[in-house]
Order: sequence, then C-alpha cells, then structure tokens
Amino acid sequence: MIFGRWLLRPGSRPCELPAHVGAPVGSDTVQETSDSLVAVLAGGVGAARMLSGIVQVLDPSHVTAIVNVGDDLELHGLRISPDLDTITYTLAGEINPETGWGLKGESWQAMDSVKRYGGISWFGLGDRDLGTHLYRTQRFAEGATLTEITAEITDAWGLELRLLPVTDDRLRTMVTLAEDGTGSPSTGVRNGTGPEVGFQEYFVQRRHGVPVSSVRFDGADAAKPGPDVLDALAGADRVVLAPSNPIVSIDPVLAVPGVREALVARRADTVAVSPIVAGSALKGPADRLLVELGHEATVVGVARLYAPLAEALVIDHADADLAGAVAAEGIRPILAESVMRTPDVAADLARTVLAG
Ligand code: FO1
Repeated sequence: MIFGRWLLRPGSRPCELPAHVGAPVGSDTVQETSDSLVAVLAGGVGAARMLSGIVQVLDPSHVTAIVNVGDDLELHGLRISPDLDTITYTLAGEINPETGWGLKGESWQAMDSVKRYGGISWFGLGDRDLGTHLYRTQRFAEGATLTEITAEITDAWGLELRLLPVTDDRLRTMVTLAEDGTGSPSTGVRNGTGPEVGFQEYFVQRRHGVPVSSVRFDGADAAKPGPDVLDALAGADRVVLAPSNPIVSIDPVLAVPGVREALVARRADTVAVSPIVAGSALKGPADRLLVELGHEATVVGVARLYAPLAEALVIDHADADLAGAVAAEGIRPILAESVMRTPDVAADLARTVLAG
C-alpha cells in the first residue's frame, strides 16, 4: 500500500553523523518528506539500532516505537525499564558503546557503596543511569503512568520520536530454568524443571548461561495496551518488527491482549528483520532460547514464527541460501546487510525496511 509514498533521498549519506549508532535528533540529515507513519515493535539493543537507522531517513516525529516492558524490574526500591532506557540513550547518542546498555562516561560509586554494604550488586546501575530510575520511581509515586513518564524522559533527552511502553500495567517476563545453574539440586522446582526466575535474574545474574524450559509473561492476560498503542499500529503506513529477540522481546509485546490481533490486521504492511544471522544471535541468547523452546535458530525458524504477522522478512546476505526455505514458510525474503555495525548500515537497512 505504501511503497510509492516513501520519499527517501538515497543520495544524502548518514556518514555525516557522529560515530555513535544513533542519529542526533533534529539533525539536518533527516531525509523523509512525506507524511508516512511508521510503528516499530521493539526490544532493546537491536531495536535501538534499527530505530537509529529509521530516524536518519524519516522525520523522527513520524516514528512510534512500541516497546517491551517484560524486562522491567524493581531493585533497591527503584523502577527500572531497561529496553525503554536503551532506546532512549541510543537515540540521544549517549549509550555506552561497549555494553549497548547504560550511559557512556559512567562512574560506579553508588554501586561501590551498595557492594560495601553487601547489597544487591549483580545488576549494574551507573551513577548517571541511576538518575533516570530515581526520576521514574518518584513520578510513579506521584501517580504518573509509565507512558507519561517515558514521554517526560524522552523529551528531556531531546528525542522527537514517540516511545510507547506496550502497556502501563505490570507485565514481567518469567523464565523457568531447565536446571538451577549451580550444579546442585534445584529449589523451587516447577514441573520437574529448575526454578522460575525473573528475566533479569536469568539474563544478567546467570548471564543467560543456563538452559531454559519455558517462558511466560506474568500479568499479560490482565494487561491493557497503553494509550495510543493500538492506534499507532492501525495508523502506521509501515509496521516493523525490529531485530529483537522473538521469544523475550517481541513475544511479551504480542502477549498484551489486542496487540497480536492489531498486528495480524496489518500483516500486508509489516516487515520483520531477522535477529538471527547465519544461525547465531547478534547479541544475547536468542539463538539458544529458540532451540531450547523447540524452534529452529535460523532465519527459517524466524520465518515460521513471523509468517502470520509479517508480509516480508529481511534476512542477511549470509543467509541467501535459505531464502527459498523462508519463502516456503509463507513470508517474502528480502536480502540485505542486516548487521548494523555503523550508522550507514543502519540507515541503509531502514531504507530497505521502509521500501519493503
Ligand atoms: N546487562 C547486563 O548484562 N548486566 C548489567 O549489569 C546490566 C545492567 C543494566 C542496567 C540498566 C539497564 O537499562 C540495562 C542493564 N543491562 C545490563 C541490560 C539489560 O539487562 C538487557 O540488555 C535487556 O534487558 C535485554 O534487552
């Protein structure tokens, strides 16, 4: 429906940008002149890079990211929203380039004090980053919603795109381990497997190094889509599934009642980007999780998951030999360079995704 409507100017090169992965918002490198709207289902690092490419080639005010909150946690009495913050910091050009999360130029004095007292220190909160969690927690205490707080935080960082938490209700990704990871008999055993832990206890505390037997999204059944989430999906000219982990980043977004249905209704205008390249995840445990939960850790496995939701799947040139098998799953393969090593590559990938 939209293909002729994007007015991307391929001549203007994003290499004018600074070396961080995000484009400076309001930069004169914005190249899109149509009124087309895009909605992006987003997790953390891969989505942040995809969005940094999109805002190089489209007016950021035309971009809405619908963001996973299943990774959120409460620690030290603070409300922490890692995926929202990773996207915010990336697009502000302030992300820590070594980790892909947190702020650059961090110091760790608060965590050093926590360690001194024997407090919880497995989840690293830098001194600069802590300010975000202090602010969010205070605003929650005042009765603000996550959607409202997120808008305040993104405004303060000068972002022009819209970040929408998929829900303002409590939704937590819970991971049942296949074993307890200590080598000793597991405690809190569920269904003959290991304990169920919160997502960050799996991802950070256990360094996603233990096998998983199942994943569920606590609170999803009762959660309502955040204000504007369904409207953003219905009103977008292009819907994008970012190259995020299908199991623990995209699935929690889809688990909010109404979101999957809204996406299915937009299938003809939806393009997904595979987070799996040549059988491996670019970052994190997506490849292992797919296998552990009975899927194939290839672009074909991703195609099988996304065929009901997206008309096309961007796969890397490294997977060109699997394009036929992807098509056989009922989703059109688009070959592109999909590993966003530089802002140029992210912008090129964005053009591919928007052109469809
Ligand atoms: N990831 C880690 O591997 N170790 C950490 O200590 C850590 C702290 C952290 C603090 C704030 C934040 O926004 C993200 C943080 N992350 C950390 C990343 C985060 O756990 C994951 O990248 C996402 O939840 C997965 O998308």
